Amino acid sequence: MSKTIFILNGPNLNLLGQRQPEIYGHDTLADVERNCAAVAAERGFAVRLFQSNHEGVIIDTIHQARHEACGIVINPGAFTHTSVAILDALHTFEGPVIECHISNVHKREAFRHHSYVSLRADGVLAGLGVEGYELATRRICSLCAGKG
Ligand code: DHK
Repeated sequence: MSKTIFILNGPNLNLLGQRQPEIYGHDTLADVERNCAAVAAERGFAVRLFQSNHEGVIIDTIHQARHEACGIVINPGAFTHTSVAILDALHTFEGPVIECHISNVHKREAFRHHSYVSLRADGVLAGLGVEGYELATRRICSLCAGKG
């Protein structure tokens, strides 16, 4: 079985650390990758972090995960609220999926309250800042290790 966890990020998250820091904080995706890699390594897993501003690329990466990953942490960004196609792609993935949002989407505009991805996610984190990625990684490691 693969010991690799894919951490997928959607649009605008390449600007993490620069974009609306009052909402998303000052840490970058490189910080997220480093922190999640440490969490995973302690548990015998590796992470690969991806980011794309393009829905189709995210879908292709989910298809890649079918062969290369035991679990997925995904922050689809704004595609969370719009993309049936990403939901359908996640339905083709057999391992655990955790949905992670940096901000508390439920405290924000009404259009952020609905998530298509939650229909597939095994767990959802929101409002825990970038620390949410680490907690999601920890949980995915447990699920991949069969400690559900
Ligand atoms: C990130 C985004 O880019 C938004 O479009 C979502 C999410 C929330 C986050 O909190 O990480 O609505």
